[in-house]
Amino acid sequence: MADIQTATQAPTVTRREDYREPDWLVSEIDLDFELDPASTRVKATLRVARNGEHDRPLRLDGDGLAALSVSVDGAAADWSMDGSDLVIPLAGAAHSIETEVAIAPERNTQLQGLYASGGMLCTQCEAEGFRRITFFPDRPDVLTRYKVRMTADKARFPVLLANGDPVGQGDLGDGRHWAEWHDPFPKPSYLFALVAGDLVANRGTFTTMGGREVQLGIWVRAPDLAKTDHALAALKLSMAWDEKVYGREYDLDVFNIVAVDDFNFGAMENKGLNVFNSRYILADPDTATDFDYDAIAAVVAHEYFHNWSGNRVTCRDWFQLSLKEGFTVFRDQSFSGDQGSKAVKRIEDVRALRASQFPEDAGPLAHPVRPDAYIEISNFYTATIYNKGAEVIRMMATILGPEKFRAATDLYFDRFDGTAATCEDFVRCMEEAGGVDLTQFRRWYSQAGTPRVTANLKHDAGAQRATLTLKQKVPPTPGQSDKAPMVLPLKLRLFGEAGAVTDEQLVLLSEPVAELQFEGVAARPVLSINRGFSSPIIVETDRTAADLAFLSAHDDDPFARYEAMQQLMLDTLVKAVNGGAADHGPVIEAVRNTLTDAALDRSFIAEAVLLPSDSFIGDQMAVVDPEAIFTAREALRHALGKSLEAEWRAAYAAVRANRFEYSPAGKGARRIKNVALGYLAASGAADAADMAFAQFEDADNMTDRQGALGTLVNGNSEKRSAAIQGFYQRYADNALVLDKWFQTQALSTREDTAESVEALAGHRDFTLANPNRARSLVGAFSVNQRAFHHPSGRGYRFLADQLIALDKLNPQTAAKLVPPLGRWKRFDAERAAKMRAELERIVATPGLSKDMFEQATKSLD
Ligand code: B3K
Ligand code: ZN
Repeated sequence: MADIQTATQAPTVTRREDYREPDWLVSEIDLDFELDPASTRVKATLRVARNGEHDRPLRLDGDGLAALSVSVDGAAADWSMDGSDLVIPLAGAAHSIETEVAIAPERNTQLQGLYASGGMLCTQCEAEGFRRITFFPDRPDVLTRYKVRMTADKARFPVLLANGDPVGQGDLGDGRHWAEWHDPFPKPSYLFALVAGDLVANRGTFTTMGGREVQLGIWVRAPDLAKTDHALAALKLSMAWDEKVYGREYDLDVFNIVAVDDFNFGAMENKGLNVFNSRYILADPDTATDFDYDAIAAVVAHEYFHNWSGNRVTCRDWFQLSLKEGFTVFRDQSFSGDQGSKAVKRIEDVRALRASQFPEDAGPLAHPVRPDAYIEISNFYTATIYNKGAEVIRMMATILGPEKFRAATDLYFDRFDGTAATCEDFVRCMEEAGGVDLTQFRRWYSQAGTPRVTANLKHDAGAQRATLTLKQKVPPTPGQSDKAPMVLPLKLRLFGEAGAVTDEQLVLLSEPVAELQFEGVAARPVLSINRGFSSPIIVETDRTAADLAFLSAHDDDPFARYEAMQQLMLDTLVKAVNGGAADHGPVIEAVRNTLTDAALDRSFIAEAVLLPSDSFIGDQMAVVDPEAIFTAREALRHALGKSLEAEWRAAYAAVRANRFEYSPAGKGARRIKNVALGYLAASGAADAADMAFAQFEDADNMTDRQGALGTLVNGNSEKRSAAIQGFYQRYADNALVLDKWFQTQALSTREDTAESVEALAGHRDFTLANPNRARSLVGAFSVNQRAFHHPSGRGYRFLADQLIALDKLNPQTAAKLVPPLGRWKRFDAERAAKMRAELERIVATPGLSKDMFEQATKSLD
């Protein structure tokens, strides 16, 4: 198996600068599948053409494949294997190549290629899974027309789906049946998909702006059909939104989505046949939280939007991954913002960026948005490629403004339709249609690391002048010690006692230092900067607690209001952790103001009054002290809970009796309810556990039930185990909800969490074979700062044990869980040594995958 190697073998590094056009192109492929979980036969006929003048043989990628037969133009061929590649010398300019292989989907635990999940057969090819199905030039710049024929047992697999349009089907009379699908759009192999199973569809139609009626289907197992309305509705909204906002129309007569239980990530944008992790399709109020509902809509939109940003225009090579992913995340974020509160969506996205991308950019796995080298491309589906990539697109949209940005995306889609493009192609369209020079801006694609800006505001009362000094610095990252200044779009505005004293302005900071003057400013102003989080950077200012409290109440940019509150909380907590006297007063007053501001919507309030996470506090410190952070944060939570007890009770009571409704108002009510409950529990109120248990029992939706469970799981009341048991019994047969059960316990802030997680790993419902389950326990635990960094090192040992076991089954999912161990430099010497020891143990494991090898060795540097 090509994926497996020992750590002593030097793994092959692929470099961006080595890109060469393909030697051979494939205009068409006919695929014939005899589907069977134990042994599937795959016959492939490729029409290949020599690309340019050369005498190199045809080289087809394979992974774990053995050729049963190979012929060229119908005759037995001269061929050989070079490692896992099939090499065929060819004399002419064009040939027809036929190969046959047999594969075993039911033994495919990597979930890459053709595999079995919950009784069905399905595929996952991005990035390099197609080579596990058949021999092919498995690279995104080879665009091919696909015809697919599938034959399968009719009783087990009554539904046979593939990309494109269905063109025929029939019975073979021996219990088997067949179906044929043709995709008229040439596509790279990573977008190939098929699904065979006993499935039913929630069907709908969408009429495009050009008048094409598209048949929509959300395919699931029969018992799940009732949980698919939300996904179908989200799909229709996405199709309409992409027409309206980007002028993009759907291009086939059918669009199918299939939900599968075993899936390495969220979903996959295969042309006309998206395959989804069932957690991003299935929803009803009893089993899905508001967070799940929102995520389903966002992922459905994301995969649908890929039809243009990814499929019609694809990537030349995998170094360009952010071309489709960064852009598509930006598109799905805008879509979600348009469905409800833009401000709350922005806050959520920034919170996610800070939780996952900032630490990545500050650690051993930091890489540019357009990386220069990889060992295993699966390791580069990162927060940097996706979320920082989206921020880079957002900054260009900010610089261009909405009209020019739309003209630029029109130009991009028009110019590169049907081709495999680069990030450079995209930026050039922005420059041409925007009439701007983005030469220096391009550093966002090549330099890793989160830029830091310091902003100091001086006021000269006599001259009625304010002077703002801005300084930027990009920190060194692995392989990039010296950084050049970036272009940072900064939205800023000055406020005085009576309100704004300047208009909002957009400053493009491109020098290491810049000075800005504001005339006619009589009184000392307060600075509102990086409004809307206009640049994905860290800003340090000399604003006082009073300045921040003022902005948290009076800034007209809701994001800046939220940010001021977060900064105030963060400053207070960092001071406390560093041993300073904790003055909780300003935070308490600021939270009181926000909580009781009747003009604010509840979702916003709930976000704004939440304390920064343990790990975000840790990110601000030279050496992370998990216990001190936990203690300081709990003390502030307690103080907030106690001082504002009446306000929390009032906020809770105002929404307690609400019935479930999936609407912005309904979501806001549940959000504030659960935040208030958490603070009441933190206050030590004697009735808090009873309130939580009553909410747990009476809830008519999962947001309230899981919220109450979380509060109880974090506490010590006697209701705790009743809630844990009750939840388990109620949902024992629902895998997605059981994931929540594992996850809530793994995220517990209690001291004994490491111990209980170890016990849960032995629970009969725990398995590493299902990626959602593995992530819900192992993944959740490893981001629980207090529990994972238990001074004994048991958390590190537990993670390494799980990773070593998971790597044997599913290297891709295992490798994704390595980063928490790679943060050792941020901790004290004892913890760092223990973390390193576990990484070394992983690296020394015989038969390690290259996925794991790359992540673990880089994490040791
Ligand atoms: N393009 C896929 C991700 C594939 C991950 C492969 N390791 C889903 C998405 O980003 O839309
Ligand atoms: Zn994507």
